[in-house]
Amino acid sequence: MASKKTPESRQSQVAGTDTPDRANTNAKLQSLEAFRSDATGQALRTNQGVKIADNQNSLKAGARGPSLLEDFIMREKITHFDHERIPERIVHARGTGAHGYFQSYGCHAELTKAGFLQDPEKITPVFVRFSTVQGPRGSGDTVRDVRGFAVKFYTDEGNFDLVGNNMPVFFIQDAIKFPDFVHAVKPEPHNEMPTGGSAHDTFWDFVSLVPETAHMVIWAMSDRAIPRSLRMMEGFGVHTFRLINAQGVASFVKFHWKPRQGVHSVLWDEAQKLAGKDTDYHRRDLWEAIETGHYPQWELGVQIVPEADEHMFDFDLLDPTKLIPEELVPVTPLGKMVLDRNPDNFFAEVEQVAFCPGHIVPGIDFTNDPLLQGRLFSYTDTQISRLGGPNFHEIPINRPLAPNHSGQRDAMHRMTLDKGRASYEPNSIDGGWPKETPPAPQAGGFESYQERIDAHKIRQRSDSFGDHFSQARLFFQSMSAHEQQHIIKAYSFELGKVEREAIRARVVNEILANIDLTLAAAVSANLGLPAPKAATVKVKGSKLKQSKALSQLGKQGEIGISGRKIGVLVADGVEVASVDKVVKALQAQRARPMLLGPTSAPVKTADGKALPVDASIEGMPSVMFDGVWVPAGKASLQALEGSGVAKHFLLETYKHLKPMGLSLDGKLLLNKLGLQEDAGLLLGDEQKTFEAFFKALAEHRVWAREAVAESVPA
Ligand code: HDD
Repeated sequence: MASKKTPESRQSQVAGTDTPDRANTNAKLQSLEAFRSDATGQALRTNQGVKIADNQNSLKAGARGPSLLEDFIMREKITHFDHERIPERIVHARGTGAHGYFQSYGCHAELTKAGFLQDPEKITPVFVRFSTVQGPRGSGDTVRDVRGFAVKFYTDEGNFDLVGNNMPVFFIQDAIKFPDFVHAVKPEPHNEMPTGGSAHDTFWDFVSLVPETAHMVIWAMSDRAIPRSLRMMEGFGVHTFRLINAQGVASFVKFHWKPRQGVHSVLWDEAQKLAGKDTDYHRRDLWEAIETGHYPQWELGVQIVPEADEHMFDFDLLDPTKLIPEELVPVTPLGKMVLDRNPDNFFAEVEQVAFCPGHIVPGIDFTNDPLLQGRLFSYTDTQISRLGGPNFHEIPINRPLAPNHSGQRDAMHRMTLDKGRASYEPNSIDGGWPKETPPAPQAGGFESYQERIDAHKIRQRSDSFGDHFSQARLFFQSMSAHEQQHIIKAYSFELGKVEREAIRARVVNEILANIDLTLAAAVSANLGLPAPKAATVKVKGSKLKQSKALSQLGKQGEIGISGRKIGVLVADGVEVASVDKVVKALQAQRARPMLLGPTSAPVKTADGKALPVDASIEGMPSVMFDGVWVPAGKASLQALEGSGVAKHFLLETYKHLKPMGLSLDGKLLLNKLGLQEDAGLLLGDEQKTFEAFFKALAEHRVWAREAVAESVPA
């Protein structure tokens, strides 16, 4: 059974972790210590430190008289309250975050001089924020959207922010188009709908007119846009960056995060239901995984392209709408990241963390990708209004662990008490400090890569950015059959919400027909439009015809079913031995079984004892679980059979293709529900059945069931 953790017990949680090699603490957390405030045993005071005697009544002229302006206690409290909100992020407003650490697998000196990639003993603290893009702060976690995957490395040489997404490409090629794209994807301006998604006219109008979006849009219509968990997403730095070694030799790289938890998604029906039944589904999942010691882990890797090979691909490395297929350049693992601590205060840490792709350290550098170049300006600029001025780097979560004597002074909310008289360089008054550091490897001053540029100033898109469909086609053709069906359904669903027929037709004829005619035909049939006969542009196609790495099929991760949540349905008359057996078997795999009863009250076992449950079946619907088990007990099974909520739970689990197991007694219940056994619907509670159940859980969904499950109502 899932242990119920109290907020107080979480500080001491270390048992049964996935990462026994490290205590749950790091240098960044220690640096935050000075800012943590614990009110335990403390008097209630004003912000000026005055003890408060009465926090219930404002100061009045008589018990029934008017409140007085001189009530500084009430004025201070209300003034502060009136300003408690800061502007939400213009994009990626909805998110959640966690602390952890990064550890290099070895010394990568041949590739980069970056200090955090030299020594396998070195622990670099990180803070990660995951997010959706379109919706506001309070929007649902499971909407169809791209997920942000932003990592701040607090390295000894300064902060390095890898501000990526869970998809390896982007919608547009040039940052000057970002405001247009965001205006189009955000809710419609007249009625501010829909919240959190792209199924509306302005989005499809824009993307149908801007074909460079085709590749990213097909990713957004794929299962990648509805992840099962933030822990089960790949992450990508998107742009091509440079890594530079101590000898000044640079390589082009693409950054990748590979989750050890596997790469999995929910079904669209689940995603929609979850958005209502548990708006916080993803943040809760991450929070609980960390609280219960199922620390999520990712491997950081890079695809490396030597400078000399810049032009060897059939696309441009500087074009952010293109990926390098892993079959052409495999991902070289560099190290691992573990998230092992939840924040203490959401606002101070998750809301105030400020990422910027321009935060890099010696050994890392940019390329001329025009999207990246614009981002280098945008992020610092946005923090100035979001976080109230240029001192946002002083907010505890943003402070580097490395010293930061910049000579910069003053401005809103300055916290540092800079000593000395000289806030300029060079100076002779303060002994010349702080001084420049030469870029030599030992000294460590930042030096930009000396790229030679000899060009005209022009507003022009490179011809090498001109192919918008070859990789979108590669993506579609690399999907498994069920993934292709999901993509067809996603386009059909989204375009079905588009009011203007001309926009729907433009997407089908000008975009989908150029990606793949079968895709275009299937979507147009669902929309009642004529199927396009031919592509409207000449698509050269990728040399590579399929890239298995693009499909999620088979990406099971290395940790099996550790951390997966299984609902165990019980009612009065359940056999306790049968419950114990499955719970122990699941716990031995580090899965998280939860007992669900008709109500939250304990159920009575077959031998008359009280068995506490974790929640009611109604309170924790099937969409919150990865699978279900029904233990033995004739009376219990009969009670479940008579319960609409329980039957709905089981049918929905089946419909969502999740593994299900029932003790042999459950055969009758199965028949009554009209469900047939399959590779993931199992009967019996011997070891062999458990193993088949675990295997199905590790595979996540029983795809072979999908056609049969279509007819199941739920
Ligand atoms: Fe961005 C936030 C990722 C293009 C401008 N972006 C933001 C976040 C992520 C990304 C993960 C949230 C960070 C957090 O959790 O606080 N953005 C991307 C990726 C892009 C991209 C992977 C393309 C490869 N972004 C992009 C462009 C621009 C911006 C081209 C502007 C020219 N992004 C912003 C922003 C945000 C932001 C407006 C909003 C809040 C913030 O920066 O701090 O500046």
